[in-house]
Amino acid sequence: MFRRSLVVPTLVLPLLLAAPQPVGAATRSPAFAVSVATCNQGYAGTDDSVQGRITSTTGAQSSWQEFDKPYYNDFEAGDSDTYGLPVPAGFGEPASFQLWKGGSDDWCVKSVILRSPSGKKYVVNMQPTNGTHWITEDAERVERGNGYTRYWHHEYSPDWQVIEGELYG
Ligand SMILES: [Ca+2]
Ligand SMILES: [Ca+2]
Repeated sequence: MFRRSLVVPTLVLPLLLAAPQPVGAATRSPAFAVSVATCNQGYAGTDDSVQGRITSTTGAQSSWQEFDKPYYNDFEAGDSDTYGLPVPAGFGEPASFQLWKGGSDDWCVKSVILRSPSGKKYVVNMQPTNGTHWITEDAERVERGNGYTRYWHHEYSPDWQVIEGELYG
């Protein structure tokens, strides 16, 4: 008790004095919020490592970012999970977005929505749109069955185009 009351003010005071910071002076890099929806069907979810990368219209690129919330089962069927994706300062408008997944637990990606650091909404245009997209360790292939089409991607999704606003409506 005594120690806490003695120590906390010394730690907190400089932080309080430092805030508010002028715009652009923040030391944290700007970040997109990436909302990834997993298909709602059997075996759609994964427990593998998933990463994402975003590229701007000027060719600027984020690092590959691991999407993982601690103490949470990420990417289960029917879930939509949101992760931070830091980008370099002056990143600009997003042009494309790509996913990577390691391991052998196949994953069906339903949709990806991006929000810029300033709150602008973008949607990842997951072409082709006439089927489901699976990221697997298997070879690239298209599987057509009774009323369905599955696009199997080998570890990487296509570097899908990013569109401002909504895909439909
Ligand atoms: Ca799976
Ligand atoms: Ca999982």
